[in-house]
Amino acid sequence: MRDQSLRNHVANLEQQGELIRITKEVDPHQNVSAIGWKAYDRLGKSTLFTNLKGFPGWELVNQVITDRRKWSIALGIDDEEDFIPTLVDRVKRQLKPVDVSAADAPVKEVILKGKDADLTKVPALWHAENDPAPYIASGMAIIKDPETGVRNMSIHRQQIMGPDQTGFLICPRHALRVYQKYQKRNEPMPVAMVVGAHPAIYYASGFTSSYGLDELEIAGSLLDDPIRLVKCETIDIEVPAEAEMVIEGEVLPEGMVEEGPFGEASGTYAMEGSTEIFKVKAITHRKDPLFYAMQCGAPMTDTQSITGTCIETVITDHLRNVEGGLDLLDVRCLGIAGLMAIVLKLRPRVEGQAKTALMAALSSPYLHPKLAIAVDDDIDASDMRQVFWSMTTRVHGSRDVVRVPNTRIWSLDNVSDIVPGMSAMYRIGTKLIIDATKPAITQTAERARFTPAMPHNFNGVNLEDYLP
Ligand SMILES: Cc1cc2nc3c(=O)[nH]c(=O)nc-3n(C[C@H](O)[C@H](O)[C@H](O)COP(=O)(O)O)c2cc1C
Ligand SMILES: [Mn+2]
Repeated sequence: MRDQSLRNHVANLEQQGELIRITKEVDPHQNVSAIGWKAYDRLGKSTLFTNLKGFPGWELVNQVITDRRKWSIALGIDDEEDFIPTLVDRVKRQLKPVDVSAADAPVKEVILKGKDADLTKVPALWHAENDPAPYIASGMAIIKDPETGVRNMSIHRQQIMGPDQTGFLICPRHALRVYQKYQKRNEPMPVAMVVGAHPAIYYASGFTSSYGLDELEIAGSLLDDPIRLVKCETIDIEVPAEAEMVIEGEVLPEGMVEEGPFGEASGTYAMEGSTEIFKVKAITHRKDPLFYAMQCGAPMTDTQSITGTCIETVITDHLRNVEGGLDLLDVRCLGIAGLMAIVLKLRPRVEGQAKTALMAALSSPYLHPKLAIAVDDDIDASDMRQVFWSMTTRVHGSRDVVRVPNTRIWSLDNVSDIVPGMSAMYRIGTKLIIDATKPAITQTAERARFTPAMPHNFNGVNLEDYLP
């Protein structure tokens, strides 16, 4: 049996030197977002805040799965090279959750109902400068299809609008399909928002799977341990027993509220608009709860890291079918580019193959990437210095750069046009392909002209032998 909590992951991060503990008093509405962001940006560390002004009894964590090293710690994958291939295998299997009693569920240590279930007592962060209010950004919504009872889990941001009300943004995916079924019956949709759980559960929530597949079964497979679930107090939904907090409630069948702007995964703002309304019925949490303040907005944050890791998994798998299999060596969806760029590292076997692979990378289950770059087998796809070097020395502007106009574009790409007559969820624009693999692959002598001119005796020299 594996520990399925967020706090265990945080303890592992600390033990491996990946986390800084901040004991000075901080204010979630004033400075926590900036401290957490800067600590990761400058030092590459997660942050644990133990002294929160106005929120006694709570601790708070930030930036806990922001890079592959932190994900590897969470999922127990030692070899980072093997990280994405391992995920490709694990997401194909499912492990059904198991039920446990409330006595075995730490998330039930404190049960708050009625006026005691007060969202303003939760240390939600004021994330980006232009956000209108604090947000809970780490809530995973567990809902059930009212016809089949099948579960669905997805992440939804919640602008705090009062002690018992938040906004609830539903993009056109599975959760919207389920919500529309409740709307047709004129019934509210029961929702359990899980805030603070093992990273495997966050990964599964952000993963695009087929409709009707319970994301909690994918989380179980990722951990190789069935997720332990417990019944909610006020709604017919089961939630991870080892979560930090669960907000039980419902999304109303009608009525909208003004919401946003909100600093988003693109790194820019999603403009203000209106969202559905979530009403709180109960809150349950641990007796010493740890709030997961999921950092959003300008990269690099956990928000980009979750979706980026899911995109890398899905596109790696997708590319395995292209031309009956490519010599694909690495896939990196760039969080630093707001998820809109993807780099493929491959060894093209024949001229033109890299472009075929790039087209496929831009036609996958995810709309986010609009720029796809292919680099050759001697380039580290995670090192932007090497990627940019390839994009000059190996790219001929008229042969290797291809534009595909009038294609669907991710909803948060503000530079692309909104489809006339539709909401900002639907955009159209131009996708861009850059083949930065070595050209003239069929002529060995030509190919040699694109080899990096490394210092003489590069592999024979060990720098440490000469350092003072
Ligand atoms: C950090 C984060 C925040 C997200 N916020 C929202 C949101 O507010 N609304 C939304 O509809 N999707 C949001 N998403 C995307 C969905 O959670 C994600 O696409 C999920 O896989 C959809 O699941 P589904 O296919 O079962 O509907 C967010 C994703 C992440 C990683
Ligand atoms: Mn789903």
